[in-house]
Amino acid sequence: MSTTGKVIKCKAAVLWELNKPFAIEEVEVAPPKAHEVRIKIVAAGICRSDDHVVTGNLVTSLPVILGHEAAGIVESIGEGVTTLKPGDKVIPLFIPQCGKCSVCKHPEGNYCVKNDLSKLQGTLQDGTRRFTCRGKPVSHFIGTSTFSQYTVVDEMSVAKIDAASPLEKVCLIGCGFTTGYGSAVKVAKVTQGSTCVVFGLGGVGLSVIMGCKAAGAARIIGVDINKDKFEKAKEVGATECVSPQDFKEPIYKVLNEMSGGGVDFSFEVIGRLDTMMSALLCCQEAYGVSVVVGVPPNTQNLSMNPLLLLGGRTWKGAVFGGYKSKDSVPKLVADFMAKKFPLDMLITHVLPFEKINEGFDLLRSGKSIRTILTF
Ligand code: PAD
Ligand code: ZN
Ligand code: ZN
Repeated sequence: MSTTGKVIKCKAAVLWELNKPFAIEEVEVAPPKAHEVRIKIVAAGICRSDDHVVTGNLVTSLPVILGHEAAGIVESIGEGVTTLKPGDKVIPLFIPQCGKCSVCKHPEGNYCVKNDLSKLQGTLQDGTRRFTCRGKPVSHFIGTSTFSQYTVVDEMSVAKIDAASPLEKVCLIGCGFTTGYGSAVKVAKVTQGSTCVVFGLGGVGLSVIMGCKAAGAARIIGVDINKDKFEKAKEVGATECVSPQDFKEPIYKVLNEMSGGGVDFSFEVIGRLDTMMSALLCCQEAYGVSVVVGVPPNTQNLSMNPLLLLGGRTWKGAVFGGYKSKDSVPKLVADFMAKKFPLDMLITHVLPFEKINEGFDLLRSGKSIRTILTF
């Protein structure tokens, strides 16, 4: 029996309160309206950005269905949808690509003005929600909400991918891999023979390392306070790893000494203000480039001396590795299928969706890189 045009009742992980476990609930998912697509989620990764909502670092309205790194199959489409059809394999996009705004038209920009990351309004583009639970509307999260058996997204927030792609792996192209890899090759534009430093060796940080390696960096120094992360970092390309806790001096000084005066490229992939400053300070003062990848708490500010930039340093940031989402995701999936980069090394755990709370515990205790939830 076709579900097209009907409300679907299915399971979703609902966050009702901050710092509480997700509740697996029966939710109602309304059919897609015009220019929307309803997707059956097949696999979803757990990213630290989801946890930032649970802890209150990213503030959105509750209850909410989180999840933004996933892959699935189109169940049905709304009126006017032209780029997808039922049965297509897809990756939802947490940064849309409307194709019409000044950012989409700019050759470099990817932070489409239709994104919900800056507002965290919790709705689709038309300002309304498609989820209901226990009679209450439930918020969307950055236009994706993939911790649900079914979700509805805007057509500008979903990319069609190769029908042969393994969804339980390419889901990582929906956030972690793409964000990290692109931060190195596209945002920093890492050069051949350079020295790079990566602060934070989680799923995103390891992907930065892969990007630095692919760009031909000669030295890639991993920084993390959890030394259990070093082995994997070296497997994906780090040439050495250090823990700030092993030194009396501030870590930026250690890195300046190790690199003979400052590194070429540094990346903050944790989401802390102190490590953002360390990453800036460890890059060479005349030509170093420091990239903010980690998502900082949205109520905090950094104060810095502008003299740090006057010598010529560049301080920048980007979401989703600077990639225009709808154009780039299908190409990255094709590159993965052509074995241009691996994803397996990022996946440490696979759990059934119902064990989502266990997956978040693994992230918080530092035991996992990426946990993939299967539906
Ligand atoms: P993760 O939690 O798996 O990795 C973070 C790593 O940082 C862990 O290995 C920690 O041990 C380490 N760490 C924590 N504190 C410190 C410290 N004080 N000094 C050194 N190391 C430390 O997270 P992730 O890899 O999923 O995500 C990393 C960040 O990137 C996080 O803030 C997330 O929200 C952000 C992100 N940004 C984008 C984007 O588009 N810009 C996309 C996805 C994730
Ligand atoms: Zn993410
Ligand atoms: Zn746009």
